[in-house]
Amino acid sequence: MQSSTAIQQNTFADDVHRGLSAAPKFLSSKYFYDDEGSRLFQEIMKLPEYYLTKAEFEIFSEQTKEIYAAFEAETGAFDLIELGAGDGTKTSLLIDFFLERQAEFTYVPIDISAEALKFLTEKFAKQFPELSIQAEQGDYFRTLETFKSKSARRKIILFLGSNIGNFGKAQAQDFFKGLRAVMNTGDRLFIGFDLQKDPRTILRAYDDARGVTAEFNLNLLARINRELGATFNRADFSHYASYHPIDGAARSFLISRKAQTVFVKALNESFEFAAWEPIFMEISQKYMPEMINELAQASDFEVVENFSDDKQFYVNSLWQPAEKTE
Ligand code: AVI
Repeated sequence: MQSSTAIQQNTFADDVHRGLSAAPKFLSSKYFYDDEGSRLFQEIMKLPEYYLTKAEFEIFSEQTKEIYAAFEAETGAFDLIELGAGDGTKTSLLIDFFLERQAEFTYVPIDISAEALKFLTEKFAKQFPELSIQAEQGDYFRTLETFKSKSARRKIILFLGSNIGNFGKAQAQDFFKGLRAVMNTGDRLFIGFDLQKDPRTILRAYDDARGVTAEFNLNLLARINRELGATFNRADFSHYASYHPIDGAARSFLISRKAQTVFVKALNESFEFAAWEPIFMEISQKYMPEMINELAQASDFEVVENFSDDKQFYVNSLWQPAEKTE
């Protein structure tokens, strides 16, 4: 979720330049989340086809006690750190239970977007008046690094919603290695992974009947028009979703429906599109259970416990830093 400061806008322009100059063309899905994009994502999460949110919600609501036990929440004070604030629906299930058990903890949502943090903090302050909240705005790693000097308590870090799926394999490994570097032995990491399943179920989740996911993708063109003065005509592009069962990746594209030229004022540059040329927009990686173990190992973690929904569609995996072998 991006705010629109001058610095971030430069990065946005640079990334658009890089993506539209590449072959094949691409745009980064991290730019999906302007106000309209965030609203559309909220709608996606309510769609009947988008099973991910429901599966993770089921895990959090039906296995709260087991998650609490696995977090060893009764062994002393801790910080419950959430990367990417979201709307807090799933986290509130844990918080409610933790407060009931009188666990001693501070909830620390970290997000790049000040608005997202404000929304969540106000919501939780109303919902849980007794909750200690310390919102931190900024980039995950830098914020975690500086947060170290503010609190010496044990950290339980949440990275939910299958957000890791939007990273490629190497990027996911680097991300976890970066987290490992700011974690101590007793700390824990709790991650949401979407599992490989019937390819048709996965494909439907990214190609919903009402076309909300198509709007979500096309909205990035509208954002480029608005923020960078581009001349994209949304009707000249169509959303195409795919799922590849061998590499377990759902990928979405915007396809140019005709040969066309798009001018981007902020870059003072025109980009040529051939008829039916794709722009790669997003990867949503789906995992096999052994891929989760491999990823943990490759980034210096051990899997402590996995929590799955009834249909085995989704896993919340609890990791701890691996013991050092001399
Ligand atoms: C945020 N992220 C985990 C979503 C996903 O499933 O990859 C974004 C999304 N893209 C299309 N629908 C939802």
